[in-house]
Amino acid sequence: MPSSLDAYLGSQSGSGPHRQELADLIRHLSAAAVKLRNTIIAGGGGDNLGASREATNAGGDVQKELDVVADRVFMEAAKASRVAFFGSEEQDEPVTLKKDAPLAIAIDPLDGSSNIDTNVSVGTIFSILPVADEHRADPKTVFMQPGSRQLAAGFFIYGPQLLLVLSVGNGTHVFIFQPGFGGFVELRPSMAVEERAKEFAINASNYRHWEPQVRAYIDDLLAGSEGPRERDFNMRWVGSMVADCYRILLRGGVFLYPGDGRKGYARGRLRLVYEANPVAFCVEQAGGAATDGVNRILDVEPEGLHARTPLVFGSKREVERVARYMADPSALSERSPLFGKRSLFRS
Ligand code: AHM
Ligand code: MG
Repeated sequence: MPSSLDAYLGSQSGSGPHRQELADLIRHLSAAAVKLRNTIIAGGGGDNLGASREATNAGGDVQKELDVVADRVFMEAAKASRVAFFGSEEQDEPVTLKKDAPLAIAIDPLDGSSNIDTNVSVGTIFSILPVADEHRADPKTVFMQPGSRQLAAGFFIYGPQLLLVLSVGNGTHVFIFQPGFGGFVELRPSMAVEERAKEFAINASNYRHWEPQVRAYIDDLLAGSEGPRERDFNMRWVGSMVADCYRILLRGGVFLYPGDGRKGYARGRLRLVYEANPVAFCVEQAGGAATDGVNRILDVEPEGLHARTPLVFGSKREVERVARYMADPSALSERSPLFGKRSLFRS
């Protein structure tokens, strides 16, 4: 019999500060995810969950009905827990809940919004941070801590299965919701991302907007067995990062959302605090790597709750290779016929 999420959280409650409060918050988030899953399955009881509203969120994206429902459901979960500050993609400013409580949560309540009406997997991504006294005077600062300070992070996937990918800093574990049991049970005890990638994920429609380094890297993957990599790569792009991330945790690969030349995309599309940081935490805890192209994501000090970042994550060796292309254009010599075949970069 696999162990339940509840039992797992209980077994982790001794190690580190605020473990009881953390476990309690994760339990409330899980219950909220089940509620949201039920709403999604019911299709909103006649309402169109993928319908666009008049409003846009802090990042300028048009809000869908389900974005707003998800934000409400998860804010209720945070309110029921020992959470001082709630920072959401769907709200311009952090909300103060229980000012003296020890935890803060940053959340993308509905990741993959553009997929809602097409019945493709969507998700919720969350990052749990500690609150120190100095943060209480100015709540914004709590979300300016680097991702390495996260106490726990994870994401739910609303797909054919309702999954929770979770790390409390002790490996990355996957739980599945079992309706018969009424809760989550462990599906994969400890994830280990393959070091070597066979697949890549990028929105290739932006090719013409990318920097030359990104183009060069992708060109080399596309050249497959006839190029400098001397092997073929497969491509997948779901458009919901949670689904792309889970696939990479399972079978390796690399995900890229680089900055590009479109207006507003100089730092890519994804948000550091509630998208890149939690994903980076889970991926690193599973032995993978995550960077902004060059620097480790978890070391970056966010400029604010909604700051964007270029993001590259997945199989360690592949993420390191991307960094070589990005940091040192002379590494592009990897592509020259002179170095190509004998290059140390070859895998
Ligand atoms: P969202 O939180 O508004 O849904 O945006 C994040 C999503 C990611 O899940 C996904 O990787 C990316 O945006 C897709 O972007 P694009 O439509 O540019 O391919
Ligand atoms: Mg979103």
